[in-house]
Amino acid sequence: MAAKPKLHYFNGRGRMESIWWLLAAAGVEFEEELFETCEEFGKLIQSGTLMYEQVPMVEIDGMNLVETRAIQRYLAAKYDLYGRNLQEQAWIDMYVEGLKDLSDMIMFFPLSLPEEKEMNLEYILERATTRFFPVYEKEFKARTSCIPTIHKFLQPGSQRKPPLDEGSIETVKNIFKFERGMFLKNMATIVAEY
Ligand SMILES: N[C@@H](CCC(=O)N[C@@H](CS)C(=O)NCC(=O)O)C(=O)O
Repeated sequence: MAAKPKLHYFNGRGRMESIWWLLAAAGVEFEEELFETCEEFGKLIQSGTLMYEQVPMVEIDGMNLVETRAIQRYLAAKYDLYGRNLQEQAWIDMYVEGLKDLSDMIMFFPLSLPEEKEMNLEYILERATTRFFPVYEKEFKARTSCIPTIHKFLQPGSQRKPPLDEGSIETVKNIFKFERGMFLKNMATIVAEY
């Protein structure tokens, strides 16, 4: 029997969220190695398995797979979730890239500067409700939660991670050594619009 994929990440949704969803949709069992501290993340880096010293990383088929999109494409192709032809793949890519735009905003929102939180929230809500939700509601709303593997993933007690709360935000900031204002300089999403 093939070894289960092993997921390396911190104990939160972040960039691994889409990968959990993909595995859930495929009905694939997996193991997790979730680090809680900067030291544990440092050890993972020291092991030399992270190509860019970044997570998510998925151990699968003898590879240490990094880069969220590369992981998504590999898993989708491996588990037959990446369409039957180039046109279907293009549609899947369009949905995935749009969802990434939306989920990046949501992922970085808890790290907004306090004085920009309200403004960022309004911005996310406006974009979500006018641009993204209409597409997903039209295409997926009813269908998705009926898929048995997805339904199972949405039940309490699944491997789905909860959203970040005040405590886990601090943990994430410590692991990745975030500094105040850092995202204004580095991120190309909401927080950089000034
Ligand atoms: N392009 C990469 C970005 C990965 C990334 O930025 N990961 C963060 C955690 S979510 C990280 O490992 N940061 C540590 C660092 O960059 O030093 C991907 O999509 O996987």
